[in-house]
Amino acid sequence: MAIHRKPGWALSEALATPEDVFLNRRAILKAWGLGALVVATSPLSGTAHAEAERKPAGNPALYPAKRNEAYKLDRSLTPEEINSKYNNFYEFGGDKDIWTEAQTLITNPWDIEIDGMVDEPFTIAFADLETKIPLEERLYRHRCVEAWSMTVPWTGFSLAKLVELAKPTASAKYIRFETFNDPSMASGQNGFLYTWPYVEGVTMAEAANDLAFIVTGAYGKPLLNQFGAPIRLALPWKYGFKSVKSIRKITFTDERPVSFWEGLASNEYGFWANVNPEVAHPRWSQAQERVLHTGETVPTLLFNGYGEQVASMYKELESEPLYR
Ligand SMILES: Nc1nc2c(c(=O)[nH]1)N[C@H]1C(S)=C(S)[C@@H](COP(=O)(O)O)O[C@H]1N2
Ligand SMILES: [Mo]
Repeated sequence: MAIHRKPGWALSEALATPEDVFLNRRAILKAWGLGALVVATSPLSGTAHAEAERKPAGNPALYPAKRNEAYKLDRSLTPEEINSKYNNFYEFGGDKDIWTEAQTLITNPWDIEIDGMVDEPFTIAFADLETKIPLEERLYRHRCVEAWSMTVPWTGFSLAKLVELAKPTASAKYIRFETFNDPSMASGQNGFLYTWPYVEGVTMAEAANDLAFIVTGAYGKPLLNQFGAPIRLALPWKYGFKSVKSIRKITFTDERPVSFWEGLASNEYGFWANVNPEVAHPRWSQAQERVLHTGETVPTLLFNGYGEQVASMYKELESEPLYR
């Protein structure tokens, strides 16, 4: 999603950064024996933040959580080694290899603010939230709008449980999620290209759907920084950009949130962003996807294969641009 801001919001060339460029870059570093150097000179080894602050927020004792067998996959899992080094997390840059940069994210302590149309706004420490609602593991597909996909064992709890805790009023129609905004710990937030913080939103009906999942862990451990520690969303029937990372604030509202990518290019990234192979992105086809860990090209499925669980939510909305 390499959007380069231009005057008048014109968008440049290809959105998807060609993966081979990144693979080549890593291969070259490796060949020169510089792989370790890159890590050693990353901000992780700097002195900006005390060691204690870098302790992950997640409590390892809570993982791995019991797998919920209702959520199965028709393909193999993406190995953690691949997934954890191929990420979209623009707060740390627009490349896929931001996992080193993401180590400057401080997730401990981490407070989550819940406000807007709720009985009473409150702030909850992530550490408390993590123990308040029982965790489970689910195997989910993930389809990025850039036409690559993966399969992930996420740990967390259904978004519906969080809604229950928040006690929204009857007037709430949407939930707006906001990521942190702190250029001192996220190199990518220093620039002027993007409008931080990253924002995403869902309807109350979507939030109530069983599939909508709050993620606190992956691969049987607390979330790694690059996955959006300590807490993110997973909405597997929608394009990946809807699955907002490192959530700081959850607001119940009657106004439809304008999300980060929608604000940058509403003709390319809409509010609904439901996966559909037949609705092309303005700059490329969505008919197929490249499976991250096998390199195979496979057909993309309507609602990313989750139509049975989610299609009914969109029956009355035929005039809306549901698939972009
Ligand atoms: N805060 C934030 N959340 C984000 C993004 C981002 O840049 N910032 N990228 C999105 C996109 S485009 C995708 S595909 C997924 C990637 O998740 P992963 O890196 O864990 O695979 O995160 C989504 N959530
Ligand atoms: Mo994505």
